[in-house]
Amino acid sequence: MLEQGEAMTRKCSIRRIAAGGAGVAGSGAAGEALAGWGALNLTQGVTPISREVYDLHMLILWICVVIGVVVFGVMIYSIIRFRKAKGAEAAQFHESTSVEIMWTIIPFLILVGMAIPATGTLITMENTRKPELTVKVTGYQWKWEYEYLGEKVSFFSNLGTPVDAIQNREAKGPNYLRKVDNRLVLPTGQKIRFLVTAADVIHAWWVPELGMKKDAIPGFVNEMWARIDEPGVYRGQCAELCGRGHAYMPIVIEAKRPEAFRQWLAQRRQESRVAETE
Ligand SMILES: [Cu+2]
Repeated sequence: MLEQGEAMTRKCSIRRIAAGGAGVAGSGAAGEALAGWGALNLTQGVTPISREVYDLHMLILWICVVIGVVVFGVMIYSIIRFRKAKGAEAAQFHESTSVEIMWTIIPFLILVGMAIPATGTLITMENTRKPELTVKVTGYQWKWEYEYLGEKVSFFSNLGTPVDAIQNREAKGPNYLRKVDNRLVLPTGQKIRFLVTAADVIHAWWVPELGMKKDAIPGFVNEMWARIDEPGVYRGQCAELCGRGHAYMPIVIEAKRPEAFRQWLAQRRQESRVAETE
C-alpha cells in the first residue's frame, strides 16, 4: 500500500515537472528560444570556422542516420521475414572471408571519408598566423581580463547582473547572468587571435558563435582565432568549473565595423590615459 502511494507521488511529480517544462517552453522569451527543432541543434555561429564546424556536424549526423537506417532496416526485416514462427531455418556456416573483408573495408572507407574534411577544418582552426588584432584573455575567479596587445588598452569584464536579481529581490530580466559591465569589443571582418590564459585556477573561454572553446590554464597560453562576419552581440560563459563564482563570469562580445571599432579603441585608450594621470 505504502509502495503504491510512493509510486503515485513519484508519477505525479514527474507529470508536474513535464507540465512545468511545457509551461516554460510556451511562455515569452523562453518559448521563442525553444521554438522549433533548430534550437536543439548546434549553432551555425558567425565565423567561417563555426560554419565549417556546423557543416561537418551535419554531414556526420546524416552519415550516422544512413548507417542507422540501413542497420536497423536489415535487422528488422530479417527478424520479421525469417522468424521461427514461419519455419525459417538458420544458415549454418563458419567463417566467411568475403563478409569479413566487407565489414572491415566499408567502415574503414566511412571513417576516412569523415576524417578528410574534419582534418582540413582542424588545420584551419589551428592556423593562428598573421592576425590583424591580438587579444589576451585572462581568467580570474570570477571575471575576465582583456588586453589588446600593442594597443595599450586593457580592462576587466565583470558580471553585469545585479546581486538583487540573483537573490530574487528584483526581476531577473533578459540575459540573466549573461551581462557584463565591460564588453569585449571586436572588429568585424578581421582575423583576431586570442591568447587564452588564467591567473589562478583553470577556466575556459567559450563563445558558441565563434565555434571554438579554449581552456584558460595558469602558466600556459592557448591560442584560438576568429573572423566575425557581422556586427552584433555574442554571449558566452566560462566552461570549466572554477569555483563558487563559476556561473558569474559571462563573456559578452560586441562586434563592430572596423571604423567604429577603431573609434572605440581610441576612446578607450584616451580614457585609460586620463585615469593614469589622475
Ligand atoms: Cu571560470
